[in-house]
Amino acid sequence: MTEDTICALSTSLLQAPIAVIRVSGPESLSILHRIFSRPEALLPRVSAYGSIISEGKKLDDVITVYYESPKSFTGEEMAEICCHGNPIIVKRILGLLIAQGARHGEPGEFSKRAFLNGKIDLTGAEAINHIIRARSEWEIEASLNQMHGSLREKIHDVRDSLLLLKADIECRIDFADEDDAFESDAGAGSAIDAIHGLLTDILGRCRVGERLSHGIDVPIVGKPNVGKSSILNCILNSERAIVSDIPGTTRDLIKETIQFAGIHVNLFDTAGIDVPGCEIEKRGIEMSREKIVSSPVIVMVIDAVQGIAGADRDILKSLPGKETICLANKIDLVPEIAAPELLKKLAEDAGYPVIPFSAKTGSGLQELEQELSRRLQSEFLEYRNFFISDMRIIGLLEESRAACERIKSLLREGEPPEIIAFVVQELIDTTMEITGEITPDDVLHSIFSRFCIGK
Ligand SMILES: Nc1nc2c(ncn2[C@@H]2O[C@H](COP(=O)(O)OP(=O)(O)OP(=O)(O)O)[C@@H](O)[C@H]2O)c(=O)[nH]1
Ligand SMILES: [Mg+2]
Repeated sequence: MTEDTICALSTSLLQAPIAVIRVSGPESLSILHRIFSRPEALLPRVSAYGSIISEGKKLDDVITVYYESPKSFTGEEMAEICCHGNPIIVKRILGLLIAQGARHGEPGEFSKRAFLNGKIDLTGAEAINHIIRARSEWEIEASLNQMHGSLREKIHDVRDSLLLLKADIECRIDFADEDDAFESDAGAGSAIDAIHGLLTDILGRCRVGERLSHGIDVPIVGKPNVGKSSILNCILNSERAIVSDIPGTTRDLIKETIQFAGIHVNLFDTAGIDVPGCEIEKRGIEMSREKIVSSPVIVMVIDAVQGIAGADRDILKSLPGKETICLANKIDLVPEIAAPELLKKLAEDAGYPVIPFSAKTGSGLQELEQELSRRLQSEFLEYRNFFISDMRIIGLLEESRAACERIKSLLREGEPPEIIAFVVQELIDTTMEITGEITPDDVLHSIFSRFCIGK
């Protein structure tokens, strides 16, 4: 338990009907007794209506809830003061709390205290931090599940299996027997395979969760002048990117975030890929190519009139393994009668089904949006099962998987059980760092300093 008492506004400092000020620490109740007009009404977990009084003067009428330790968010004695959401009132109440001995809380300090008092683990803390910033329903659902232990339980499953494995290996240190050792190696081998499988599953779900929360990158790519910027504008229904009939108009990546099927999509307009005319175009083309490599879903634009030609083939070669949607743009310039034959040929040449599109008339937009939603859902199907994680958690999971590989090869090479048990213990420690059961202070500081004040 910490010595001092902290206070902070937990809602934003805006004019609003209500603001919530939190107080946490051993002096919470005694401070409230001195400033609340009805101290006798301050019973644990009961809301009390009254006034905040400073030197005999009313600062505001409020509702206060007092929480007894350890039955509070932080695990400490705590109170929440719901006052009117006028920044002047909020500042006066905070000033009064500080004058009475509280200190202004740092970012994430309430959550850090909750962690230090065993109320949440670091995977839960990550979810708490995320729920404030979540931009979609699935993120809120995943954050809530994680606050209630979805990721912690998975990590604990790994840790428990590792503890069993370590006990098994340690048994052999004292009772080494050639035949038993051979049997035990086989058992340990399959145990570590199972642990590796568990870690791979968790890591995959963390990676996708991380990716989904930042948004899925979907670049619109193709040769210069095929209408990429026009298509971006058409999807957004606004003049976001400059359109011109001069090839090489777009030289930078232009990003806009929109929602498809409940998933954030970072749509990118890109520089047309062809032989560059100057250094700036060259850099633009490099960025387009890098975006293709790093993105899971691609919208490839082909000029319906020109068909597949020149750099199109080169771009198409870089798309295998990607969810690719091909658009035959400028279909309005193709005579209606010639369109079916032309589209058939385009699809054959491209090696992908082709959606006829016109950024000029908007035809094909609905098909494009449906196709995009379908691809995103198929790529990120079970997205409700994903975990909210940061690079710290992902890094530790990767480290854990690498340690599994090391243990497997030590077993294969018939290394002494002492050495294997040592590496297993290191792996147990790494998994405990994920939940925060073993975490250095500076790491804790960097984690919680990313949180908001009042959280
Ligand atoms: N008729 C017709 N013209 C189009 C269509 N889409 C784009 N254009 C025209 O094609 C030209 C190029 O369009 P942009 O959207 O700038 O093409 P881009 O692919 O972004 O070109 P770069 O940025 O140079 O790579 C402009 O003159 C547009 O008006 C379309 O569907 N139909
Ligand atoms: Mg452009």
